[in-house]
Amino acid sequence: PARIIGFGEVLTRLATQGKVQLPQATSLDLHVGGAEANVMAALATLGHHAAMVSAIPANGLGDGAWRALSAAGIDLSRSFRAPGRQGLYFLAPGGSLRASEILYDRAGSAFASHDWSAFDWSTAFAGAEWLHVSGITPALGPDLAATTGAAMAAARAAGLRVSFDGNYRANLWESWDSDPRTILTELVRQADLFFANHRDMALLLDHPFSGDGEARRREAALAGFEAFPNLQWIASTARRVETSDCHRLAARIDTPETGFQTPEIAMPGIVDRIGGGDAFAAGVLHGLLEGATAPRTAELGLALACLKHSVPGDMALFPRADVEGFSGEGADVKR
Ligand code: KDG
Repeated sequence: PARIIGFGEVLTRLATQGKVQLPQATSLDLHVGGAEANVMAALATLGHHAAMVSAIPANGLGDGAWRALSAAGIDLSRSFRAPGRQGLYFLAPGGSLRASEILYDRAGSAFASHDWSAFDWSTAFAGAEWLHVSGITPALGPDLAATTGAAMAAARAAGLRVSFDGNYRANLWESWDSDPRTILTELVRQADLFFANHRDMALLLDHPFSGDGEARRREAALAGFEAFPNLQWIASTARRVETSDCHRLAARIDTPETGFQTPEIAMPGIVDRIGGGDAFAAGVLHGLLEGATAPRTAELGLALACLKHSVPGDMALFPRADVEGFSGEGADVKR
């Protein structure tokens, strides 16, 4: 059986080349993404039996997405082809003077229009250890918010641990009459592991967290453990932007007893930061699946997040040796 299962939408990304803005674009690069699929792809590449529950259209774009996920080693036996379109997103990468732009074009997708009420979660989850979901799926509408809650409840009932990545996407929440705070609070109640920074905590707890220091982060985490008694781990990253292509990243894991934050690693020459959070989640889940200590788990999350910044596309497909031996030093040529 799969050890970890992701539930979420698989998206096709169309990105402009050479920093061109969307209105001037004449060609687009295609990649396959989707936050939960990115996490499963990274875990499968690290050698874990990782599966996806998703609905993918039966057309050429769906075929390409299906093929990319299988090529990454994801078990798709719980996914299926469904009527509807492939969800897309367009990306115009920015720089120091202009923010990156993301435009979603995913309404009416096979995933979003599927009736999940009849899905047999308990069969899909049998024998697994973890379910991973994110705040993107509930942001797609009231039915998917309810479906996410149902999947999490079924996972708990089947004895799985539940991992929830906040992944706050304002554009999705603002596209309908939503109440993200209420919805996310309900969902996080059912999570064991929460990927969230102090700003996510501020949204959920209405707490005036300010500043980025370690003491502040610990304070936010403690408030989180108090509000959400099922939580055993809160994982977050701290990013400092030096220049548009050099950021410094640290990773942090809090448990109710203690917090651990890694030293920062500099990431010069960033190629693509989309999917960095998913890579971090995958590295942390890798640590937990391997029974690593909390400090080592934070290091593994940081390693995969940093490595993701060195490759184009949404996914961090790195073998175990690259992640476990990552030092942040610019590597020599491998030959
Ligand atoms: O974290 C990366 C994701 O944002 C990307 O793969 C696309 O799933 C996606 C989304 O909904 O933004």
